[in-house]
Amino acid sequence: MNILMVGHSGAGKTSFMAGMYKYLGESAEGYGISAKKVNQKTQLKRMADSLVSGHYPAGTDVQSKYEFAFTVHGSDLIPFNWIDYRGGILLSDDPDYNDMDKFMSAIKQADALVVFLDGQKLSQAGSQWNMEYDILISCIESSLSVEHNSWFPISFVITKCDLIPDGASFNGLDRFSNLFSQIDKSDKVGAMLIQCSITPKFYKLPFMVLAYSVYGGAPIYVQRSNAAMESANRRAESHRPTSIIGKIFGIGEQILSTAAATFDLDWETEYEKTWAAEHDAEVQRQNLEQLCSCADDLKNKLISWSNDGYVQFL
Ligand SMILES: Nc1nc2c(ncn2[C@@H]2O[C@H](COP(=O)(O)OP(=O)(O)OP(=O)(O)O)[C@@H](O)[C@H]2O)c(=O)[nH]1
Ligand SMILES: [Mg+2]
Repeated sequence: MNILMVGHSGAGKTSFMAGMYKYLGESAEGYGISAKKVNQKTQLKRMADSLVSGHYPAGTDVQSKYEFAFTVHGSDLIPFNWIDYRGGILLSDDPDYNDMDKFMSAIKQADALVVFLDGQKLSQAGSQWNMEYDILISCIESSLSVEHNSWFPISFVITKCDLIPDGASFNGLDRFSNLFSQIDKSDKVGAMLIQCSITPKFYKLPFMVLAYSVYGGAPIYVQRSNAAMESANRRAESHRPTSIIGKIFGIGEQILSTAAATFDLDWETEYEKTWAAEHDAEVQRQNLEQLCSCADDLKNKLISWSNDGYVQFL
């Protein structure tokens, strides 16, 4: 599953990821994330530890991709890529078609989108950030037309809310009202808004965004897994001896292979290929069953977070 983060430099994307790793890297509430690459694991751990002592991560170069697995009770459930996108389109004051094409191709490969809005900028009155907002809005508007085979979840994350005085309003959000109403009318896209603070003592909020992305992206993943399960079943059928002659040959081959094993020969018989494929299909089936029950659980969590006012569905 690909989860794409977009937002201007300094909006808080990397700090958010560090907070997510701090909260879920050690497995919380039965859920967790594990980093799949050793160097990324070391880097994430360092960023997460620095966060606790009040140090935020350094700025990121143009684009980076982190490979994770979403885990349930310590076992991997879904692999996902967490992609930090701040390509040309978000860096330039005057993006061209080429920048837009690159962004659209990143969107086409995404199963969920997370949009970062700097809370400090949003809370300022005036129009100095309108240009920045308009670039982001035009990217997201264009992404609404992309076919994703399934409903597409977008999380809008307002960052740095710990720095915003109580009662301040996010004036800049007015600029997004047209986009929000397009999302509201669309049955292909859904969106959630969350006010986020990553502080040395509190970093749970990114979990809510990940939960929404995994819950929303799960149907696409299920389609892909179903295809893998069917292919394993077809593989099992293609190797399974069915005629009497085939069965006799299969049993004979099995006996010879057992004898060959004595001499350490690596010989996979038709029966062994069938069993291996059946095993693959069974693993896929169990994984899907667990994913469906996990998606239900995440949905219930999201409803309760919404009732408690942490998140708002658009
Ligand atoms: N107080 C507070 N500061 C934050 C928070 N999130 C980010 N910051 C500050 O904002 C700075 C920039 O955040 P980054 O996470 O590096 O932003 P980014 O979007 O990854 O930026 P690029 O890598 O340049 O694209 C950090 O160094 C922090 O000082 C937050 O939740 N609270
Ligand atoms: Mg960064």
